[in-house]
Amino acid sequence: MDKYEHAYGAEQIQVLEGLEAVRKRPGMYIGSVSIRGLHHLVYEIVDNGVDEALAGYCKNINITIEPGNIICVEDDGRGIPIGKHPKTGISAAETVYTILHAGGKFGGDSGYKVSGGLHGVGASVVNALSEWTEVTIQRDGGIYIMKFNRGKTVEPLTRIGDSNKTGTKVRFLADSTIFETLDYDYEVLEKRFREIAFLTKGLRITIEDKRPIKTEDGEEKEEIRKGDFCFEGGLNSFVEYLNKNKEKIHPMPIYIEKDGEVPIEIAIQYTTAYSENIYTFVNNINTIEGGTHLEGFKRAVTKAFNDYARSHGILKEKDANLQGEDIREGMTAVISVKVKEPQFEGQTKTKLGNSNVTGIVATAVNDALSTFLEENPNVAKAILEKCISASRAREAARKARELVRKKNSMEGSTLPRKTCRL
Ligand code: 0RA
Repeated sequence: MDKYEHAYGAEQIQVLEGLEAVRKRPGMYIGSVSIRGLHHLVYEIVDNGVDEALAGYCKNINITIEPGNIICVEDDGRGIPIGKHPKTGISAAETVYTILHAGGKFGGDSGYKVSGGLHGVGASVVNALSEWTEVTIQRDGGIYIMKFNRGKTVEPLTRIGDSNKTGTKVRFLADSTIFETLDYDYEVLEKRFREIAFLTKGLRITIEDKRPIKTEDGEEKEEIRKGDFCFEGGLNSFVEYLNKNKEKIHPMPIYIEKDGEVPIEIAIQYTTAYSENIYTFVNNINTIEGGTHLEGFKRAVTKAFNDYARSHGILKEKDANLQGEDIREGMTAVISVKVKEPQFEGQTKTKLGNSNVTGIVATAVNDALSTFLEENPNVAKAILEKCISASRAREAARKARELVRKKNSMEGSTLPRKTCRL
């Protein structure tokens, strides 16, 4: 049988109630109905392809912004499973798109969802908040299609032809009665997809904007906006990209990768800059407020450089330890960890709270960095010279400040006496 039964049983009623809740309170699921929330819809769909890539089955994700602000996301993964879902009695694919939180765990994978947007809400939320959604799946020798209007199934999964390929294509038009604007910002999407490509070594992501370009004189301009991102170097490529206009202290980034309970990937490269530039990610989400992974990293970097400097006579017995801020001056680093049940805290819920992550990251970084420094004494020396110079500059600034304070206190109050005395 090609089509599944579509009687409105108890299950279906529950489905509609679930998606109705999303339409009533969209902010609860995607943060807001501004352009940020709109972009979130695209990230949700792309994340499903990224998860398929992380599972090792997807190599390409192509995103198109079609005229009329229709989004099309195509991946070459295994294709969403099409078999009958035991609980809902409808196809697994339709279940994913119509039941809240139905994504992720089925199909027998041990795989937990490691990617996932800030809210990680899944395809059903995108479906609920779209005027229409159309999903095409290629797998098991066939090509299947299903269609929805504002979350409601208007065409259940139907086989429309043969195919020897696999993959999933999702097209949707966000609901203009829900969002303040449907006008996607190409630059914002491009930046995020470049970032995802850096974070997912080997995955190729393309984006193309096929909307006509508006100019001030109202004429349509021919300007092709597209991006094509694939980085075999992963975070090394990310750090090289961030440092592209800076003077490097050592030619190749220091690279740390460790699998285990909390998989860790880190790249570090020093430049002659005076600032520190550290980006952290948890499950591909930018943790702008930092958290336990960043704390573990900082602790280990401070320890590894101080230990090396002591054991190689760069710091003498009488010398004080280098401070963390001295060691991070001129550092560009990207830290990416995968955490099974991340706890996000802070004002913008972008601070990792899981306390076990600190020690895991600290141990991994301390081990790898200590080994790296022993094996690359020239790099170690170049970085430590910069750290020591930062430490001297900090000490000199402190002394200068102290001197000014002392001078001020000897001269008495800085406030003019006459006008102050009552
Ligand atoms: C779970 C299991 C399987 C595939 C997927 C999820 C999947 C979901 C999406 C969403 C967008 N693209 C996707 N690609 C794959 C496969 C299970 C199997 O083949 O045994």
